[in-house]
Amino acid sequence: MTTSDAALFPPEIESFRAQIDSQLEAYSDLGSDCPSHLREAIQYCLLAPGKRIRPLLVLTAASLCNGKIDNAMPSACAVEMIHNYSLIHDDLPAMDDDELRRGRATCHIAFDEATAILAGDALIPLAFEIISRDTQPAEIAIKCVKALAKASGPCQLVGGQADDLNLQFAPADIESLEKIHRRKTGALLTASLELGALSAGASDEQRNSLVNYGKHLGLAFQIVDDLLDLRGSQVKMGKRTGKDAKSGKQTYPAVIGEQASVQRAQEMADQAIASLEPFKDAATALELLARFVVGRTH
Ligand code: GRG
Repeated sequence: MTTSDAALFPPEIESFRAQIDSQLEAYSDLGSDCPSHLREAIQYCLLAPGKRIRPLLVLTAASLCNGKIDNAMPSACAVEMIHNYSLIHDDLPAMDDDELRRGRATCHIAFDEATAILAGDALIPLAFEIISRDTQPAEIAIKCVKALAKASGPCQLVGGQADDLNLQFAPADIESLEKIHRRKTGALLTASLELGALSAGASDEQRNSLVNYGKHLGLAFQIVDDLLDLRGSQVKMGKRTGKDAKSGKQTYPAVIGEQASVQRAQEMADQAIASLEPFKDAATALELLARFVVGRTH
């Protein structure tokens, strides 16, 4: 984690963290065919202390659907790789131009721009190689590849980022803001839950319920991210704060106000929790997680 704060997420979810970290370490041990400076840049970013919410969601969803953790682990690591590529590229001068991420220098500052671009590039095929090679059976691997490709593609993650860059300084309304965030932030969080369900061979009802939970959680997560940028501490967040307002970025507090943003995050968490109804009491950890996301301080 970015700071020494108490655990970010409920204990049932936190219990997967060590396994994720050690598997990410194993997957980023790329051997001598990968140039050493590229390997170092990949490891520098991927093994940095992020919250790991996406891989934790994959494993929690798989466990809720009675799946094997080992079969969900490739997807858990893959979604964290795609997330890391997006952070590395987002931090580049051509995009957000940030120097601090997870309490450390961003990749292009610690290395150089070309290496940062290539480290981000390399994480994309690596993610899909891992899912397709290590998920059983092959039909499930294909479904996972398809879900992650769609979520990270031009109509989701990349499209949301493109619209976000274009919306700077433009007058915004809540609909266009949410359209961006459903793709830029929500797509990978939702895909994480879907990947967990798919790797466990879950029923359509279970998968739809988790996807619905993910969509609402994604919006709650983004609203809180905007609020933390406005009033959060740079030390706790491990990244520059107060930047959205300065850069003219359209955020929830800018568009609907701070108080209404707090309320909207709460509503999104409530709707996320309501989506878990088919799981009855078994989904307590995900219910708590939705509350944690709204109450997080970094
Ligand atoms: C470059 C295609 C492309 C996309 C970039 C990740 C991203 C999209 C932009 C970063 C800016 C931002 C505020 C995105 C919203 C999503 C978000 C809150 C990302 C940070 O995720 P965390 O908080 O990060 O899970 P850690 O470091 O904990 O993994």
